Amino acid sequence: MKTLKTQVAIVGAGPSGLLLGQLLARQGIDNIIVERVSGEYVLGRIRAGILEQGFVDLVREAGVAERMDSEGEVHNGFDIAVNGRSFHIDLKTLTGGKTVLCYGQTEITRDLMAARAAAGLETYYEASDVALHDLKTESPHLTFEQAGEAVRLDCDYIAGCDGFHGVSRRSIPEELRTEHERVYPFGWLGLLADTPPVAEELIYCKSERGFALASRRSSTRSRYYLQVSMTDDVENWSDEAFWEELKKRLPEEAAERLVTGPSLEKSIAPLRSFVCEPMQYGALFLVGDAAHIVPPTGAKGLNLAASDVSTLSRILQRVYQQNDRACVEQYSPIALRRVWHGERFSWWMSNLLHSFNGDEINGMDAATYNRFMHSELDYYLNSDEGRAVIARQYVGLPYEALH
Ligand code: FAS
Ligand code: PHB
Repeated sequence: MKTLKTQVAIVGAGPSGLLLGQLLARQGIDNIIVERVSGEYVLGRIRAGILEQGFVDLVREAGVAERMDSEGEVHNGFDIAVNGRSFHIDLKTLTGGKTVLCYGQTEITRDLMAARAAAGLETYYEASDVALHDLKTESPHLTFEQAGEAVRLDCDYIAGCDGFHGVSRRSIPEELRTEHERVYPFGWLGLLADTPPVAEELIYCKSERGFALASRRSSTRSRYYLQVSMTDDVENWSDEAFWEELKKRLPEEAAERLVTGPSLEKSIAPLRSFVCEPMQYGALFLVGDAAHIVPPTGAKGLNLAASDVSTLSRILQRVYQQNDRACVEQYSPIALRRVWHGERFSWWMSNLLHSFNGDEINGMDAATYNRFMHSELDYYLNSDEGRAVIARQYVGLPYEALH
């Protein structure tokens, strides 16, 4: 068996693992990433598009912001359209100057991968049978197979950045984990196309036919979503069927501007709210989707991963630079406070903007629940204070300092 050693072993080369690895390396903290699939496969996943300021600052701190700063689009607000009537959420005015950046997760991941390779930092792609061992001892380590060779990676700490279906969360004994979950009775059918977007900023659409989102990746590349049943299948949706349904859910003036074209990617993502508590166990820290999942309605998934990374990288800096090993206990409480705020906002926006049908919800039939949600959204959209409540959470709540 081949034996390796590092200070921090990172499981997963998605945005969480790559961003953490970059921040640690810049602080002189040695780390190795072990990833199950190839780098090309990671880049093939089309996911988030909106970055909070906290994320942007972290990417700049990581020294990987050049393309993001030149190609990313600053958004000062977005629209919420309710049955064709648009309400503008003026983020900049309502939050005293805060904005969000529109820049695809795929691009961030590409930039982080390039920076890691340029720095000569070790990443083991296409690693199989990754397992975590001795997490509550002085010799935590990983084992995995790569290119037919068995490998042991000795380390001080393990960052489980391996997403919802990873191995890290399951390495915390089940009796010590509390998992909170809400699976929504619908999913998002996403489509990516090289067509000019219908608007300069995002449009979240609530319609009798269901939710839709008009997003973008650049002035020539669009990203759209439609609420579909959780039992739906992407094979049921031709590009033409997608475009026709989107037109019916967009406000009229946006539908008239819609430019259609062949899809570059089309897939259905299930929607769930999920939190695992605690987010650490001995030498293991859970980061990003390994610990929590949000419905993408609040654009929080990737952004909550970033605040986990920020907290953990600051803690590990304190451990190695100030020899303060006790501070590791701060990770889970600090991370979970911000995670739950992001979960609540994403759950709230999902209930306000989607159409529920079928079974009972909160002790009432779906039609009655939809009426309550319609009235709640109407209340918040029709006052500055109400729109400010949405804006302050959408731009992202502050990151908590270490104690
Ligand atoms: P990731 O899942 O991105 O990365 C985990 C990595 O670990 C993967 O590369 C995986 O291959 C690897 N891995 C898994 N098991 C492993 C093992 N055993 N050993 C080694 N490696 C392993 N967020 C938004 O804000 N807006 C959106 O629109 C949005 N859309 C999404 C659509 C989908 C289908 C999904 C799944 C998520 C979406 N998200 C969205 C959330 C998404 O952006 C995540 O928050 C983000 O990818 C989190 O990054 P990571 O924590 O790095 O997890
Ligand atoms: C996206 O562009 O993929 C996107 C943007 C905002 C969201 C969800 C997804 O809330």
